[in-house]
Amino acid sequence: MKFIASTLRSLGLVVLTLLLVVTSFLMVAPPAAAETHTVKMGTDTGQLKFVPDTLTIKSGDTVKWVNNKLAPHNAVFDTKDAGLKKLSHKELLFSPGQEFESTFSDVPAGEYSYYCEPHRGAGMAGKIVVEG
Ligand SMILES: [Cu+2]
Repeated sequence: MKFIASTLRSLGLVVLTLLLVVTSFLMVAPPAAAETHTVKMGTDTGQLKFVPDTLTIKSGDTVKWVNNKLAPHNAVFDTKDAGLKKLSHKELLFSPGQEFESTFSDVPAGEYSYYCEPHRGAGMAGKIVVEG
């Protein structure tokens, strides 16, 4: 009887430990995973625009620019802030499907406008709205 009682007790301990481990994992899990958003460079119909030209994201999200039509393109942010300059990609993309990414972590909430250098005169510009 003593053996059974101690077995049950240790079994109870194992179950409790498992429960603790599982619930602590649930509590550590982030509330919402960061997302990656895609912006096309050049419309499918061959216009000099970013699609979408205004994109709303959450802080920590990533934006991926993908070369679509009428290359070359790039994306340069309109900022003097050195911390935000890292978001820009000055290198030109020539081949369709080429891409680059910027992650908007440590970026304060706000609106960030950017443009494509070769097509700035044609109005190829976009805006990323970062929500806090
Ligand atoms: Cu362009």
